Amino acid sequence: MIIGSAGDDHLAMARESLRDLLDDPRVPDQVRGQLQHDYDGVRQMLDKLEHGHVHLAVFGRVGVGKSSLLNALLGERRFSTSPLHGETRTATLTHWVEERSGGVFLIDTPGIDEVGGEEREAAAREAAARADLLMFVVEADLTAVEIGALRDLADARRPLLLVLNKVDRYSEEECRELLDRLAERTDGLIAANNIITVSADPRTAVGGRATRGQPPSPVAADVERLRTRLWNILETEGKTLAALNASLFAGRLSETLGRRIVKEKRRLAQRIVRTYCIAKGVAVAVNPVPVADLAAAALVDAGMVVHLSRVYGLPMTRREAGSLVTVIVTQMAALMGTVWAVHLVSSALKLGTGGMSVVLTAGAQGAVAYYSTYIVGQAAERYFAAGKSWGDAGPRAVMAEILESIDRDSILRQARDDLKGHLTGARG
Ligand SMILES: Nc1nc2c(ncn2[C@@H]2O[C@H](COP(=O)(O)OP(=O)(O)OP(=O)(O)O)[C@@H](O)[C@H]2O)c(=O)[nH]1
Ligand SMILES: [Mg+2]
Repeated sequence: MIIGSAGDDHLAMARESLRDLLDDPRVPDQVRGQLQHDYDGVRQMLDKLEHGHVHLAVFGRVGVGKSSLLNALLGERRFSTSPLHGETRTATLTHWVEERSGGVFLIDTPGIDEVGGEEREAAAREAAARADLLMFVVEADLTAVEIGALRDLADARRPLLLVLNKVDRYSEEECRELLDRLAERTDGLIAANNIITVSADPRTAVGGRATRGQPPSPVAADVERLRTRLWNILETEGKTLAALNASLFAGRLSETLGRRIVKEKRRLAQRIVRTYCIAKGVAVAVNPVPVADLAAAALVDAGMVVHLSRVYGLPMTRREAGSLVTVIVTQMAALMGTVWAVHLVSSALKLGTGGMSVVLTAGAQGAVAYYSTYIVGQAAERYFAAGKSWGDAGPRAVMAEILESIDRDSILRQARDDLKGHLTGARG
């Protein structure tokens, strides 16, 4: 295989991006655990690149002759074939050609579009997603399922050859017509010189027709044009295909990773916020001195913000956290005067003459405190998720949006339920 310098550059780049992905310290262990399978995939991909291996896979409907085609290319029956559909049950790899700079491997896959074969189809799609070059095998004009699958693969930028197998069953004229139809249907998806006819396991000499009633006699396979085209591709762009494929794979995984990391951080952050909400709700409800209430409340909120900053890997000091809480609470007070007022009024009532405090109970006051910490938590989380920023619109716009989107009553109900147990526990 010729190793062009462009191919080598691509290889080096792909290797680097795969290694970065594996070693990225920002990925929480939990996320790594969830994506174990994908990580194994990246490791295999890296291993493959380092050994200069190129993977060619077959893909297609059940029974179109995928396994037969690989056997014909290999020149021996290494894969099991059968007239019954669903013969190949797992994706299996075999060595095709060994060479100094690496080797080419052939991968057989289960057929798609088999009734009850969803798991096998998923395995086939996964193998296709990882192969460097795909032979999409068909035996006639494309079915709707085949067109869909072909589109998906082309969209995912998988390099494709369309292989029309079993041409021994067609006359020359039928074969030409079929090729025209295939070219028409795959226009824009597959280049015309990448549509190739073969007879992987012919019943009669290619070009002749099977005679009814006669037992099939062994006839030599005809896959030479496909072999030539494959070698042509491998020699000119094999390494580049492998490198680009690995980079694409790495790109897809980093996208998934990014989404999972955000989700995981969100989940953790919401758990932290709820814990602090309860802590503050309880503190405010059981502490009868309103000035101390507010001081304690601010301390609890600042503690929560410090905690959240660590989840997002943007650590803050307590003092910084205190300033952030002040910004949030100021905006909140301006935007939701009434609820904030209730909080203050009830604090005042608690200090004031005994009889009045029955109207607004300590529990209600705790719930309001819970609610305000909840809002502070949502705002702080938003601030960290945006990389310690309020964005162009500033904190007021963010606060307005948060207050708009939160269902106040359901949070207050949640507060009441969360606090009930803690308060009766604390008092009893
Ligand atoms: N006439 C004819 N029959 C073929 C040709 N290639 C394969 N077959 C037959 O088609 C049937 C299915 O072949 P397989 O190679 O098992 O097909 P497959 O796509 O691997 O099938 P699954 O593994 O079940 O998805 C077998 O009976 C083959 O002998 C061909 O070129 N001409
Ligand atoms: Mg098979």
